[in-house]
Amino acid sequence: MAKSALVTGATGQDGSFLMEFLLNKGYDVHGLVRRLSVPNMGNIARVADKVTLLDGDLIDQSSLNAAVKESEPDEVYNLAAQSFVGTSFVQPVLTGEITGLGAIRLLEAVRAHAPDGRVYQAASSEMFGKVDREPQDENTPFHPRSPYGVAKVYAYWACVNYREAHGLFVANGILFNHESERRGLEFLTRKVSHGVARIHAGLAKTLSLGNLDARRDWGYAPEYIDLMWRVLQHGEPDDFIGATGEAHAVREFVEEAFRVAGISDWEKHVTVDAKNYRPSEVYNLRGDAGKAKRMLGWEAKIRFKQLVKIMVEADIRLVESARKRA
Ligand code: NDP
Ligand code: GDR
Repeated sequence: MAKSALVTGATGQDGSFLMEFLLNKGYDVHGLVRRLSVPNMGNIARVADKVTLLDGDLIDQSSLNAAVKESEPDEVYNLAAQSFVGTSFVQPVLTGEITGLGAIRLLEAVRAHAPDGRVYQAASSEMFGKVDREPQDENTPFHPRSPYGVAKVYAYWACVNYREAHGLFVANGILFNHESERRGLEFLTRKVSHGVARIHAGLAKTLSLGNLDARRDWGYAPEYIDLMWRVLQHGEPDDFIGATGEAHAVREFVEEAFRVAGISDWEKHVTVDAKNYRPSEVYNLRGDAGKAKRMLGWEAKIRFKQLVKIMVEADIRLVESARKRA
């Protein structure tokens, strides 16, 4: 019989890639989707008729109980979150409700209705925050720098606790930034790739950004989906870093994106605006995914320049086709 999987955050970047990945592996896939007045199905249009979409919200315990009961999951992937760090400073309580408490609500649903199911929690490099060592690995202390990071630390420890207290198979994937053509437009990489594509097409002249000196370990999202799956196939529940091991500054991403688009004088097109700064910044993240390589045989292959190229070229195509349709 096919394995059953329940994916929260189904409409997001990672949820959409993960559902495609699991369908290819023959899973019976269930995606949790929250009700919105205008449905946000863009990322999952191509699989919507092949998966079972279940109504639910991480804020609502009864909907999570019902989703777990109905899907009878062998594997649960908790990808739902208020995932934008900037917004977490403006909506800290909501972020805590969804990104922090939401995880424990889902664990409670699994404990009650599918105690043999394996749970993957989307933990984050943002938990490391103000780092005192580089690269960061599974033993690096946490010092989150945003309400989002704080909520992810809560969820992380909730998962460890449900493993230790209740014997559930719960694993954290501590993933560093992973990006793609499906990234939301507010995140730095996509804001840049889409903004550059608009400038390339003559639809805009400038791009407004914040801290150009922040450094991130950026990888390609589909590769990180494979890691999520491997984490749950492992013999024991454990926590793993997913990263490329390389860090680059925002400035480098911007410069490379303009270069891919054939625009050399990038500084003329970029303005730095205080509104894009965060009250407390995470300056530098670089991960050591050695444990995932040794124990799960996973390694990020797509590197910085290739990632920028994939994203900028995809957005140039997108902007061009929208212009033709208009
Ligand atoms: P996205 O922001 O693209 O997707 C978030 C998903 O969560 C969306 O499907 C959204 O639904 C859903 N969601 C939001 N609030 C609720 C709620 N109250 N109830 C149910 N669903 C909700 O994130 P990503 O795909 O990039 O990331 C997936 C997970 O991995 C997140 O938990 C994120 O914090 C974490 N992570 C991501 C990293 C990255 O670099 N991408 C790195 C490390 C961790 P809707 O479409 O309705 O808004
Ligand atoms: P991050 O991603 O905070 O790392 O969280 P984001 O792309 O928002 O920021 C990356 C870095 O770029 C700097 N920056 C800007 N960021 C945005 N969004 N917009 C700007 O204009 C801008 N200018 C500079 C930021 O200050 C930051 O240093 C992402 C999310 O996916 C989280 O959910 C996930 O957990 C982490 O990655 C790992």
